[in-house]
Amino acid sequence: MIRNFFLLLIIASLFSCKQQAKPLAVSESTVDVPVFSADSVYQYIQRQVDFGPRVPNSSAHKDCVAYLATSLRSFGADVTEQRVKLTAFNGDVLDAVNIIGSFNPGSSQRILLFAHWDSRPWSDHDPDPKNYNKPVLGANDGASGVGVLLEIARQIGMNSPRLGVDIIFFDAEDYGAPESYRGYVNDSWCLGSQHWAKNPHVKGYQARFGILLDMVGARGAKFYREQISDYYARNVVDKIWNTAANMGFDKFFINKAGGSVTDDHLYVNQIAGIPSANIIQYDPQSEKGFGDYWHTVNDNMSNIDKETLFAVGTTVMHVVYMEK
Ligand code: AHN
Ligand code: ZN
Repeated sequence: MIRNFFLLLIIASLFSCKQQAKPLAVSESTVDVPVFSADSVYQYIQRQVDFGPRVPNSSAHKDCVAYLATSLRSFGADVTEQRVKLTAFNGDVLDAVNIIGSFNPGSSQRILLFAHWDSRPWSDHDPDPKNYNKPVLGANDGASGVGVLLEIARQIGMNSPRLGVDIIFFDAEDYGAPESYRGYVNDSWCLGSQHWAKNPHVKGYQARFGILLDMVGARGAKFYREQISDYYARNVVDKIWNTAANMGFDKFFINKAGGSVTDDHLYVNQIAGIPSANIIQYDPQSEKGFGDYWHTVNDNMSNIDKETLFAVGTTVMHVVYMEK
């Protein structure tokens, strides 16, 4: 069974032109890693976007919870819906849900993979100020990371890695205060992960390391070494960026310092104490840092690129399956 995946990998690499994974290096050849499908991810992103913006307290948000929990269950995960009311910087009370899928829950050696699944209520970086109060569709900012993790969940369900894996979709990441907000603001982003880090779904939860996927699907994306990740989890960053380079994905994974981005991994590092790295599109050379679509009404399917999804998904899969 497992051999078939290896064969498939070889066959896939013979026939595909663009999405080419190099054959596994000799030292890795004893481990068979299932082939990651970017087509599958693309559909998972489309499904999320079809609900509309998944802004907390909206009906799209409620519908999407059911879709994500059902999907994880169908792949064989034990699913926990962690429901909590969270108060945003502006006083809005959000009915938030962190969705957790656990594979091989009995194993004490674990890997944590996470992404945020909510969409931002405001397009406050749109070039047109008339759009500031419109929600972000979040094809890349939200749905891409979740889509890649759904595909990894599907693969894990068919073919288990050696370690236990937990996949968390965090809510209320993107409800942070706009720069124009003049009131008092403290830790206004990442409300779902802040809550989980203080109240993990399993008492005393620990994992060997964590990986956050944030905005991992845009055409031409570059992933630099994010600085909070390098501070708390340098060896995890090394592991990911070296794996990517070994597989020929160094065009996407740039082994140089990027920005310092407040994101879900900050609280997983600081509060939960799990060394965690963020794979995020943030280019320190560019004016905006994030992609042009970021927090605009243009964060839609037109920016999503299967080549980027394949590079990220294949890299993370290898990191997961190599671990022993
Ligand atoms: C800040 O802008 C402080 N953090 C960005 C985190 C984020 C928002 N990721 C996606 N959307
Ligand atoms: Zn965002």
